[in-house]
Amino acid sequence: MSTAILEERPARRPADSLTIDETLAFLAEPREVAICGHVNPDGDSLGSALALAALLQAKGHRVTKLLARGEAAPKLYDFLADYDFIPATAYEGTPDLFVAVDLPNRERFGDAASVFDRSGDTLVIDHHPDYDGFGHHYLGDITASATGLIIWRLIAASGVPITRAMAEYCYVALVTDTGRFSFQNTTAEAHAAASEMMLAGVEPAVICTRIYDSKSLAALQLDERLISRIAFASDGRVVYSWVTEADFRELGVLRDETDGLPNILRSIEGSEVAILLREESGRIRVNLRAKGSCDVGEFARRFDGGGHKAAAGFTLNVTLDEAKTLVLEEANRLIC
Ligand SMILES: [Mn+2]
Repeated sequence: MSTAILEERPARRPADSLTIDETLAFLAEPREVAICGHVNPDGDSLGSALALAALLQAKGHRVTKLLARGEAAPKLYDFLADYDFIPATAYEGTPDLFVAVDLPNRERFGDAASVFDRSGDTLVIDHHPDYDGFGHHYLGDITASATGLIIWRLIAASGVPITRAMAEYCYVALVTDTGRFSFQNTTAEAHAAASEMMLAGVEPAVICTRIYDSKSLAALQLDERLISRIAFASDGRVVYSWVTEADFRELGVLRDETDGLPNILRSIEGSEVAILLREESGRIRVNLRAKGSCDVGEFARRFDGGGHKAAAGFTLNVTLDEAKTLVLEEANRLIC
């Protein structure tokens, strides 16, 4: 819980990134490839893995999509084609190439770390500002709204016929990481790419209905509990709340139904930083969201976590009450 962790990391920045053309040249020869995103995969992580898999398969590679942790990928995205991820623990192969998508450091690899270590070669494709230099090769752009947008650039430059599925994967990555094109990371390129994806067959209303308007009643009841506990700190600039393991048990809500919880807190008028504390297997997962000029990525790195300026997170090995105290102390120090 100090800045020392950040300072120790090698200063490898996007200046060291391969170009799109160099990456395509690197991927020219068909190989055995494993692709994996981060633990607790979100729309960008899953969409990026699916899109890259589709591109590499079109180029003749043999591809396996891995889950960093757990037995099954989130149901929320199971409307996507070829949604056949396998647990990293069930994969016994030794890939020629391992591609990590949407993660800036090894810590978020979960069970996939051992596959990564035994792979012949490794490539990281990512847009996080705190990429720590892991892996043999790196294609990164911290200005990209989503990792899926970097994959879209690869697809567009590859000469491979663009399928509707490829466009849907990248659209899911983009729409989720930009909060439906509303967060600070929403760029002109994001909108332009979304237009290209629509021309390739994406129907935004269909996809957004699946992602945002297909909630279970139990998940809405969890929202209700979260809202009932909302509290403020730092003269109202910080809003926070929490959900417990008992909530999940009593309501029967699944972990992957709760991706929208931080945004409920973020939506409150006048708040600049939203903090969600979530009990998870005896630990506390903390999700941070910022609206104004606050940098919650920096906040998260003080607790050995990571993320972007506007969205970040970390995990604490303490009780819920201890976590609240620690996090609110840090929030009070936060200068925006
Ligand atoms: Mn991302």
